[in-house]
Amino acid sequence: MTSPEKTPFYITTAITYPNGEPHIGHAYEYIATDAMARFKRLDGYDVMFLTGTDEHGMKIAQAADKEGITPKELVDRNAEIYKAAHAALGISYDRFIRTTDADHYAASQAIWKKMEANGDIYLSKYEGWYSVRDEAYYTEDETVVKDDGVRYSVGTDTEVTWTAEESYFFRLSAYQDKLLALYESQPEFGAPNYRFNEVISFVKQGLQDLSISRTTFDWGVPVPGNDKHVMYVWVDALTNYLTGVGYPDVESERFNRFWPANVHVIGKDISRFHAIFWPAFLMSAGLELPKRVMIHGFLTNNGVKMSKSLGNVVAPQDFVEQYGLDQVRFFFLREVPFGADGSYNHEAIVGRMNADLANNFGNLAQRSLSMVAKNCEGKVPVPGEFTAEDSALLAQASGLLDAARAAFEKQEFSRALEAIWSVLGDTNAYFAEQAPWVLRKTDVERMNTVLYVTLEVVRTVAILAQPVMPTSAAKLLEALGQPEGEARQFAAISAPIVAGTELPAPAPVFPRYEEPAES
Ligand code: ME8
Repeated sequence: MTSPEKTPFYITTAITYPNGEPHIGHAYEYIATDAMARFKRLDGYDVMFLTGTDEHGMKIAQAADKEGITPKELVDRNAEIYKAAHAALGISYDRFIRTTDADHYAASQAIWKKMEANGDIYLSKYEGWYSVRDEAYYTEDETVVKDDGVRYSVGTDTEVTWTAEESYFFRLSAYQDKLLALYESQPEFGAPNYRFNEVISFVKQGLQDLSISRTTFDWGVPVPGNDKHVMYVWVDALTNYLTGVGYPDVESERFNRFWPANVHVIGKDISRFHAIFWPAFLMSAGLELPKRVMIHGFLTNNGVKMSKSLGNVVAPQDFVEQYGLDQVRFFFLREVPFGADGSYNHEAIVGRMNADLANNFGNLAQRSLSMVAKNCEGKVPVPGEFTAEDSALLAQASGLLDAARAAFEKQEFSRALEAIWSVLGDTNAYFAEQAPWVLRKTDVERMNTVLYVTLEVVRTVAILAQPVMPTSAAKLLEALGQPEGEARQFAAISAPIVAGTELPAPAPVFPRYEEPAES
């Protein structure tokens, strides 16, 4: 729901080709984007989060053909599979867009007409190499013939085929200088730097006009005024970000509120489409540009590329079943600096689950809450005067909000989690050193203070952990007597936990991973 007094924040994932099943690489992008969207909601923003499926193009048409069904039947079936994966991963999107949605046809045709009216579209003939797998065109020197006699794209190692047909072109070459000026004036337009720099060097080498329509198949958005052509799938795919906020109704409240997008989250293989084609299309259509394209790396299974033929493709749901949803979400965001490539394996996941979650966070919460249940009549104790150590720890905890904000602003999720877990580490050391179980017999007031300080850190961390681990954090906040709503918003971090708050009987939130018994 839009609320005028809140600052809008519009975030998107790439829309996935529903030709196969979702894998952990897709899940990674959904989880990261979801954490960002949740973070902003908890920080008081009015968030619009768009995700969905990219349903046109030759790849989909060929996949359907192989199965002996129509493309529409294929995408109708598979869009549901993707939606189920989103549900299993706890993705809190506001709209799941399908590029076969009626409003998306209208948006794609509208942006086409704008680009055409601006003189940027012309009819000619395309001759060159096309990779169906990548839905991308390559120049001769971007391809190589391998030992098997087949020609491949060098960058992505996918087969290319010679294509020669009448085609509409977009005058991309006219945008080289404007794009370079954009990168210059908005150095944060693409991130991280090392990935954005690759895009910039590519543009500096010179841009060719882009073929933007196809005549050899009809599974796409028809080109306005020429039914022989369907749009090149990337023209319609990128336009989904506009459809999602009501384009072409540029007067609508939604469009005015949410466009331009704050962040497009995408993988490294599609950075050129988002940081070159997309801003050029938008400039041509006279629309504002997104503020940031955040390019994440690729996940590999123990260093090995996920592929069906290797049999190492993991369905996100299987992962969630094995380790738990919040554990999976935490693992990926903590383990891999967002932007970098990352590898996962069973031991690494179990390591994080047991050390960071069960020990560092879960035990601390459970031990302090159990002591409160037994020794403080199940109520948040009244603290005595704070010592320098207490105050230092409380200050560290309350400083976490700014640290997390700074990190999330740049999608540096692992940095935010590292900072939070470092305070948890210090709190564990504090708890061990203060030994409230000893104080119970010697100095009850001091025990109360130590428990109070510990609960306050746990509360702060639980509030900040919500974007990454919504279910577990909610359970902890429940255990800390913090009801849903305002008490769980980031703004509540500055109001310390209230002594006397009644707490329900505590139950462990982060189980240790136990290897299943050998059968
Ligand atoms: O590219 N690790 O769709 P897609 C991390 N339809 N991310 C990965 C990955 C991996 N192993 N494999 C894929 C498309 N991704 C287009 C997008 S947007 C207007 C159109 C990421 O299904 C990939 O980089 O091939 C992309 O961001 C997303 O998953 C969907 O990939």
